[in-house]
Amino acid sequence: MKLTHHLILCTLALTGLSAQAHHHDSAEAPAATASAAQGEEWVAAEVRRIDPEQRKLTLRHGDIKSMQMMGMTMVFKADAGVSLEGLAVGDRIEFRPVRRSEGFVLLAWRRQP
Ligand SMILES: [Cu+2]
Repeated sequence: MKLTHHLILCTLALTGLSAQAHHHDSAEAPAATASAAQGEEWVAAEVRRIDPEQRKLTLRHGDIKSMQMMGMTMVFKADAGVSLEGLAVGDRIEFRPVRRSEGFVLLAWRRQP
């Protein structure tokens, strides 16, 4: 139940992003382009659940500015070629998320310094 709620919040956040992008089409706003593009931003997270067969991670992530998404717990699918070896529940990591048509994808991860 809790997870479903968070996924709905994610969808709402992304809907808001699209709407705002349109408003910014004709705006000057050079400051907005200074932030990392989607897929390039490293986001702090804690591993809550690992599904090695489905290659899915449940992460409690911090704010994802490139997606205008607040911190929450949600599922990411590891991108092809991303190794989940050595990763354990409770680990604190940084990861690069991106949204694709099939869902939210983790492009890379590393341990928090
Ligand atoms: Cu989220």
